Formats: sequence, C-alpha cells, structure tokens
Amino acid sequence: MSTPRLPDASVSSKLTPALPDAEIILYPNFCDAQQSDRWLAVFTQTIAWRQDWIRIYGRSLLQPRLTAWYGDPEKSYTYSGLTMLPQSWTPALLNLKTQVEAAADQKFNSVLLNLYRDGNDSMGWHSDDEPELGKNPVIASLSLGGTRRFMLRHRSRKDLKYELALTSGSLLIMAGTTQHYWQHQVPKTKRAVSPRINLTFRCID
Ligand SMILES: O=C(O)CCC(=O)C(=O)O
Ligand SMILES: [Mn+2]
Repeated sequence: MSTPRLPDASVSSKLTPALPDAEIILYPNFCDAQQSDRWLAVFTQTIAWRQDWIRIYGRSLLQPRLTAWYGDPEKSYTYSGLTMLPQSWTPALLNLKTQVEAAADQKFNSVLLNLYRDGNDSMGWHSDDEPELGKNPVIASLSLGGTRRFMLRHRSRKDLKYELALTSGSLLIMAGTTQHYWQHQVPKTKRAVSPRINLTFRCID
C-alpha cells in the first residue's frame, strides 16, 4: 500500500480575499519560523543594501527604507525617477526564487528587496504598474521578520479598502488586474517592530 502524500503545509493554508478587480492569494505559512529566521539572517548579511534619493512631486527625498535590486542581466527597473541596475543573483536568492515560482506558477527574472529597519521605515501608496512589468503582472511578495500592515485601497471606488498583516514567512501573490485597480502601502507605525525584509519577485520585459 502506498503512503498517502501529505499536503504541502506551505500551500495548504491559503487566504483568498474576494476583492473586486483583484486577484490576491496569501500563503501565511509559506516558510516556517525557523526557515524564515534563516532567510532573514542570510539576506540581512549578504544583500548590498542601499538608501537612494528619489523624486516625488518634484522634491528629492531619501527613501524611508533600504532597497536592493537583483535579477537577470539587463533587467533594469525604473520607478520614482530612479533606475536600478540589477545585481547578479546570489545562491540564496536563486534557491528562494525556485520555491516562489512553484507556488506562484510563474517564472520571475528579478526581485526588489526592501529592508524596513524599524517602524519609521515605510512604503507609500502605489501600484506596481511600471510599463516594464506588463499589463497584468504577477507579483510574489515574501515577508521575513517583524509583522507589518499591508493596506490596499481601490483607485476609483473609495469605499473599497482591505488590510492584511504580513507575518514572517508569509507569501502574498498579486495577479490579474490588481495593480490596475488597486494601490497598496506599508505605513509607518509607532509600535516597536523588529526589522523586516520583503522580497517582491517580478518579471520584467
Ligand atoms: O513591503 C511590502 O510588503 C510591500 C513592498 C512593495 O509594495 C513593493 O516593493 O512594491
Ligand atoms: Mn508594491
């Protein structure tokens, strides 16, 4: 008699909020706590973190977080007046990319990493709708470290709002028309929060 296959815990528990004009899946336990801590330590130490100046509404501001951009050669990424050239994949990033591709059923050629050092670091309202991402991009976003609020708001239907707590080891997938109709942000918080690393895997044309 063959042994029954246990469902993969990382993908068996999932949340699919029914939001109009959006396709969102959250795997709260994509990585277990031990693996998440390991990834957090590896990426804290091995990623070439930087803090860039960006232009928003004609003003130059230091980004309120550290970032890094890794990917296939030539896959540069431009947002808020900043063009980032990719660093070469590290073994750890490639390993994680393979696992995320299996869950998202999608290949990725680049990843934007964000390091939120404390509650004062944040990301303002935006959509991931840069032309090089294509029309209905699939974006897979892994969170490691301190839990932060991830807020969503519909661009034209002001009554439509949603919020998720992105805990360590969770994988959020946004697909379909999500970026066209919705914006998202990670607001500052006065709560004491541990550092958080977020990796958003993307496919650039
Ligand atoms: O940190 C997060 O969860 C969001 C990151 C994000 O929206 C982005 O990198 O475009
Ligand atoms: Mn985003």
